[in-house]
Amino acid sequence: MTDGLWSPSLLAGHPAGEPTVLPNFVDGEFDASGTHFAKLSPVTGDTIRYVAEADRSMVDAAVAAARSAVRGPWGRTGERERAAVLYRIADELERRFADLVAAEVGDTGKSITQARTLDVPRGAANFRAFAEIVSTTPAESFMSATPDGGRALNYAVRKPVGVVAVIVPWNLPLLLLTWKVAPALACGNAVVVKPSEETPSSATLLAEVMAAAGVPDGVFNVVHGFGPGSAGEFLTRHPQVDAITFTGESATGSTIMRAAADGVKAVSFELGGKNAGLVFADADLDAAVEGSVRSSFTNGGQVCLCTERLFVQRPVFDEFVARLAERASELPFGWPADEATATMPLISHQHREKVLGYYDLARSEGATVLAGGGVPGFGDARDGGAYAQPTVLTGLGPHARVNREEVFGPVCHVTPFDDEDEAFALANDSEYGLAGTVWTRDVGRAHRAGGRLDAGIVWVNTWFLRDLRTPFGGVKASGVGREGGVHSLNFYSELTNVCVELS
Ligand code: NAD
Ligand code: 6OD
Repeated sequence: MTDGLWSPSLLAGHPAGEPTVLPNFVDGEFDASGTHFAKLSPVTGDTIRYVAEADRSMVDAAVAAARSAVRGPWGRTGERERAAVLYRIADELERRFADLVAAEVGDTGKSITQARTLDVPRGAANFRAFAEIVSTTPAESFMSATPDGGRALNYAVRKPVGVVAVIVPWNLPLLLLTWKVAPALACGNAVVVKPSEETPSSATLLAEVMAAAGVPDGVFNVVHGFGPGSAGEFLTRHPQVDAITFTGESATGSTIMRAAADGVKAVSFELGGKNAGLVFADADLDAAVEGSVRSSFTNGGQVCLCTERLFVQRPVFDEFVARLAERASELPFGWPADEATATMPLISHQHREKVLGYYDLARSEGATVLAGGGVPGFGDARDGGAYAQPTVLTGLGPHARVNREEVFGPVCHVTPFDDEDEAFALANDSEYGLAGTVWTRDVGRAHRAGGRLDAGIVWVNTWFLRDLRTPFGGVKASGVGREGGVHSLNFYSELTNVCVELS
């Protein structure tokens, strides 16, 4: 086990003593052998951990363990039995709540308040939701006529797909990991998980949770490492992996799709976004401003659903941008452990360079910077971290790179529009199509938005409100397929139709 790794000192962005090594988890055993890479705190830049990188043979061992688990009793368990296991995992996650918060805050620098109210509770909620969904979703059945006038009963049986590779990013590590692992286990699969190299902790802790909840050895495995030439690529090219569920950048999705094509593996992709928020003049402006602060700056703007492009109807444009810029400037930059903190650093210095590059590019393309645009100064250890200011821009056209490319940082650009047709056209002028948000009091327009926005998810007068039974995914470069509710069951299981002649 990995006792002692979840020190509260992680909340302050440094280890209590010498940084410890996070192990891989294969066939029910923790294994810290092999080479180790450093994990830095985004808050201070200190090394907080070393992580054991899984080499090809460890990935092979993890896949073999998963294959053997799914061929064994686990692959033949019934829905109710698996649901009971998922409920035990949720209970155990709740018992380890403080450790999970420390792991998540330590790796990402996110505020303790967000980790306590979103990331960690949602980890447990994912297991409860899919326990419920798998045990209550009825089998599909049809009664059909036979050629001689008799009848036949058709019904579909759900079977596990087999070994599922789960590859996830760093922005909402536990939330996004459990959103995949819960339905995969609910359907009787075994998983090999590859967390982001930036956020290895909560996946390792989840391994402890699985062991304590009595999940059989081999059903849940964790391999740490990077993408190309490392655990990520070894997994996606592995002949014994049956399906790949991936969340991350669109360009990475494209690479993984090529690897999956060689093995004809099923893929489910949740990819990047360049999401639009539309504020109509009839909207409740207070709600639209506060909602846009959330949708642009939550998690340091590092949520695939964040709105980086805001469009505001001309009569309220000046008031809206002035209020948004004021709110962005006053977001409190506290330490993660301070409950009032509403900002966070970017995940790494490398990512901050990318984001600051877009701030510079926006200026050089002629943007007006109404808030932020640089790096905050602290006068303490956080100056070694990867912080960037929440930034509000105006003045660029639809072809500016800052309006086309995903920045994945605390930034939004605001553009005026005149009428509904123009608003929907501006929103749809993007290679991406993940989420759209509409602020309006016009009920007809609210409903039209769902049909007219090129996006997998449309929110009206709210943002990031998620019922786990609903379809989730993107169109265009934002994804392939849908997960959520029965859509997850359809990806994580194979359906066999059985036809019985009755007479
Ligand atoms: P990323 O694509 O760089 O990495 C994601 C994961 O893939 C990591 O675990 C990484 O190690 C692994 N990986 C990288 N290259 C690989 C390869 N060639 N083969 C196999 N694995 C590989 O993404 P990121 O920077 O970690 O996350 C940010 C991105 O994720 C943003 O684009 C964001 O929009 C997207 N995202 C999308 C959703 C969604 O639901 N649509 C959710 C969260 C994040
Ligand atoms: O809420 C979810 O289920 C989900 N997949 C959120 C994705 C957030 C992206 O960063």
